[in-house]
Amino acid sequence: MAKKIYFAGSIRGGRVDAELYRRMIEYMQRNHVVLTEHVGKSNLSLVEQGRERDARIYDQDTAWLRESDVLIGECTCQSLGVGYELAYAEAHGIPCHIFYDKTKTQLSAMLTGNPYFHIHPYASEEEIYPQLDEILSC
Ligand code: 6K6
Repeated sequence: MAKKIYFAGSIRGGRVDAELYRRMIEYMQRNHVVLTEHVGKSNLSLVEQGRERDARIYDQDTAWLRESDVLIGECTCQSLGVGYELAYAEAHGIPCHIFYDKTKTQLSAMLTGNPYFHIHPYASEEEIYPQLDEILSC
């Protein structure tokens, strides 16, 4: 059955992995609904546009988080917003799967040390897709 996926990836934390996010999102969209497709777009605005606009982003993203079946996070490029989303998802009982390239970064102990989170270190991108299949087939 098609799942509603909240894909979390760095925006203001840095866009070095934006193309990877796009490929992961496109892969999941073949059989599922990704609520946060914009995270993989190359043309999105990184500029702060005031608290009112950011409040609308926060309200929309937290509403999507509450309705999602699963959070998939790509955390190689570390991001305060993604860290917040993970804690928010945990507080709402949403399963969280965290991917990161172990050849490029070490994840915060606040994530790896929390047994609630499913942690998926990888060394090459090809390892991600079979793991996504397994997660999303449950
Ligand atoms: C408009 C179109 C695309 O992006 C925008 C404006 N910014 C955001 N829109 C939606 N969600 C956002 C935006 N900025 C951050 N987020 C959420 O926080 C995403 O769901 C990401 O997973 C996460 C990234 O946080 P930062 O701290 O790296 O920005």
